[in-house]
Amino acid sequence: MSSNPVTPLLDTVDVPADLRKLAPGQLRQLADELRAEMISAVGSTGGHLGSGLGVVELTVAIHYVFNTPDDKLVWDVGHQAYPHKIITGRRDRIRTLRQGGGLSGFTKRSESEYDPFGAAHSSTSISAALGFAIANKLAGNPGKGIAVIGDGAMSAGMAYEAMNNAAEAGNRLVVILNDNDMSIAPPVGGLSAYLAKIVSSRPFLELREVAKRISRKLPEPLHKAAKKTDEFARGMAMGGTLFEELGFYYVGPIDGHNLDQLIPVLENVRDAAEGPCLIHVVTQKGKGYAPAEASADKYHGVQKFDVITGEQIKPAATAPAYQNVFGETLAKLADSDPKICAITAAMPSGTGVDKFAKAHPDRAFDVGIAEQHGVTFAAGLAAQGMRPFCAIYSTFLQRAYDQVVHDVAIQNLPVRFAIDRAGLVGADGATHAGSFDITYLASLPNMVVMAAADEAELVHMTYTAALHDSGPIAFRYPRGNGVGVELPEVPQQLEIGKGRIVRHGTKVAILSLGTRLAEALKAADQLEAKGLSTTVADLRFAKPLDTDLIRQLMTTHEVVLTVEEGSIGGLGAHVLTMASDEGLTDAGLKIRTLRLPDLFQDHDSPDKQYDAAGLNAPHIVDAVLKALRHNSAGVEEARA
Ligand SMILES: Cc1ncc(C[n+]2csc(CCOP(=O)(O)OP(=O)(O)O)c2C)c(N)n1
Repeated sequence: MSSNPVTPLLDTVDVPADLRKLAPGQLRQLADELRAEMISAVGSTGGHLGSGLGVVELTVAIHYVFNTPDDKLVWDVGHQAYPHKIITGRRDRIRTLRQGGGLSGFTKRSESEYDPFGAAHSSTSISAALGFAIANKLAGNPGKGIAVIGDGAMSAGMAYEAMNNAAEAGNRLVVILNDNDMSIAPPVGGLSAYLAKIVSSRPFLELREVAKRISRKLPEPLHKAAKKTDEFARGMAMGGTLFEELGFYYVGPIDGHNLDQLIPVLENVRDAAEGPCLIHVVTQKGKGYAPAEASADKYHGVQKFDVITGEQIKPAATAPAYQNVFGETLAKLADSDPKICAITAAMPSGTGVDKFAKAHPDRAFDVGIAEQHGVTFAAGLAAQGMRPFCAIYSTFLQRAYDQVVHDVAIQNLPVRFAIDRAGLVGADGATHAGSFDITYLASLPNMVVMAAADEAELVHMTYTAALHDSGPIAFRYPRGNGVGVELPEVPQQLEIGKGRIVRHGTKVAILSLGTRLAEALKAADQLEAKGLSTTVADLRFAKPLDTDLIRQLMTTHEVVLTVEEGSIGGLGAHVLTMASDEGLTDAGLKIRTLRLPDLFQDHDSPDKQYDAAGLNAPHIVDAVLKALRHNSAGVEEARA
């Protein structure tokens, strides 16, 4: 035990202005305390751990050197911003991370003036920081735009589109490339190899070299003096050509955990550079926490865990995760079908493509964070007779919408879209919710859109998609584990555009799409108890609609209600359009559509989110009773 305990510094730092009062020699201690605080907090909440641990020193250094919040600091993805939140006035709420009413797991404008730009989807930071920089330039303000972007996020085209456009910003734009040689999975592709080459081919940059490097943009006499030295010439020869060609001053690589190096380099860039600067910082994901450093994914995302052992507290799974049902089914199908291949955009384990890749490595493609490329690449494969499955989360497929329309749907190419994380996703919140895919896909000519009601249905839909060579087809399924139904030994080919009746009734018909089926069946029980005979159909297809089934139910039932885990414009809109086109509402049929509300829902547990969205059994009962003008019966009665 130390006889001379060190006074905690973190308690004295509420906001960056407090941090700037510390002496440089105190920053190491502060960083250590910040790291410990982050580990303790995430141990109690779960969330993104490895990425934040890797940027503790960088976080301290940036806020120490730059004038935040006037200088706008934009964290790419935002999943590494927990240390940033702790020292920007949110330490008292850090143990509410990702919980209902608590702090977001990403940066969020409404949360703090130190989060000038919200994120969660990757590779947007340079564009946004450039926007801040140019706006300041136009207004004559001194503030800079600072983007911190990971090597994984650098695999996306958008980062290059922004860099290509950056010269305008002058020294108001600073890009910090946080190179930890990891995406969620190991990074892929040429850029990753390029960065590795720079890092391995030269030692970490000496301070002297940074100064010389930047002096290239110093006033002319100084510049000339510097130019005379051999060292300057050596400085000129360092790596980073790619970034230089894009108009950046490349500085690096530097050790992102060494504050003695980080602080002066950032100061140099702040004070001396004239053009946009890219600082290549090398960090270690999971740094400073042994269980994270030792794990294969560096604890990218974790459940709550025991801080001493690092052991995560995982709820016992009662059924397989949807993504694994998909990956394993596809791997089996590919055993006898050499044309099947699988594409993931940097999410091999999240999408189950890792299972496929194990069995068929030559037909599995991780394209990096490049959803747009992934979709058009799949279109090319399909045009050449392959059967590509693009496994992309609903929210990330949004980024590739034009590719879906222009490269796939217009050409009627049989690309299969396995759309994971459909519907509300819980702790990741609005940015990750899979709310829109039914709407944005079912509006496209040629497209077939299915939604799985459970994991057995997912097996059938994967098989159905494999056999569907006549055009594009998509099937969606939620985050998390299945409902526990038995998986079929032999998958069934579903007839395109045909639903199924799961329960027969006479007065009320619930048309369900996707995994709300369980809630629809619960609601049917409750309605039955009130004497309202209820049919439940699992439509399976949002497009093409099973018009025969829907027409039959509409002409034999008094109330028809649609339920879906998607936004306005999806199944409900298509059913209403069909009903009005065919005049089915003319005879007084009551139609109601239950769908996600027209707002971006904040993070919470999925159950609570669905409750807030009005998509649980009591809401279905309530909607039916109201439609039948039992208006006194509300959700409370339905719950009873
Ligand atoms: C458009 C998009 N696709 C996929 C993801 C999922 N995702 C979140 S973080 C991440 C890896 C990011 O790697 P990197 O930028 O190197 O940051 P690190 O976690 O290593 O710090 C991925 C693929 C995303 N956020 N956005």
